[in-house]
Amino acid sequence: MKKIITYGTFDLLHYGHINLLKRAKALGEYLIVALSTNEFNETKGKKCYFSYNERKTLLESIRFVDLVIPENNWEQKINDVHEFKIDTFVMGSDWEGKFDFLRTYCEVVYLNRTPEISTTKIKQDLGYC
Ligand code: C2G
Repeated sequence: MKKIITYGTFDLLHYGHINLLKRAKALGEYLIVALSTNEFNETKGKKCYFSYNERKTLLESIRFVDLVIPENNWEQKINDVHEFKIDTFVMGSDWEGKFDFLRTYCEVVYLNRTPEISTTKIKQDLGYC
C-alpha cells in the first residue's frame, strides 16, 4: 500500500486545498495529512479562524484523507516519514524545492497550486482585510 503524506494549516478550507488532497491521494492508496497546530501556526505567523480540532474534523470528513496527525514543528517530517512508512511526500508548488532534503527518505512531489484561490483572497473579497 503506497502511503502519501502532506502538511498544512488548511484554514479556511477551500477548493484549492481539496484539489491538492485529491491529487495527492491519487498518487497512492493512503493519505496522511499532518495538520499544523494553532501553536505551530503562531510560529508560522498564521492566525487560524478554526481551531485545530475543528480543522481536523473538516479534513477527516474528506474522502481522500485517511488519517490526520498534528504538525507541531518544522523538524518532524523525517521522523514522520519513518514512523508512518511514507512512500511519497507531497506539497503544493509554492513550496517547490523547500523539502528536497526528504528525497533521501522518500519520493518528493510538488503539485501545482490552484492559482486563483487563497484564504487571504477570501478574507479580502469579504472585506475582512
Ligand atoms: N494549496 C494549493 N492551492 C491553493 C492553496 C493551497 O495547492 N490555492 C496547497 C498548499 O500548497 C499546501 C496545502 O494546500 O500544499 C496547504 O496549504 P496551507 O494550509 O496554506 O499550508 P501552509 O500554511 O503553507 O503550511 O510544513 C509545511 C507547512 O505546514 C505548510
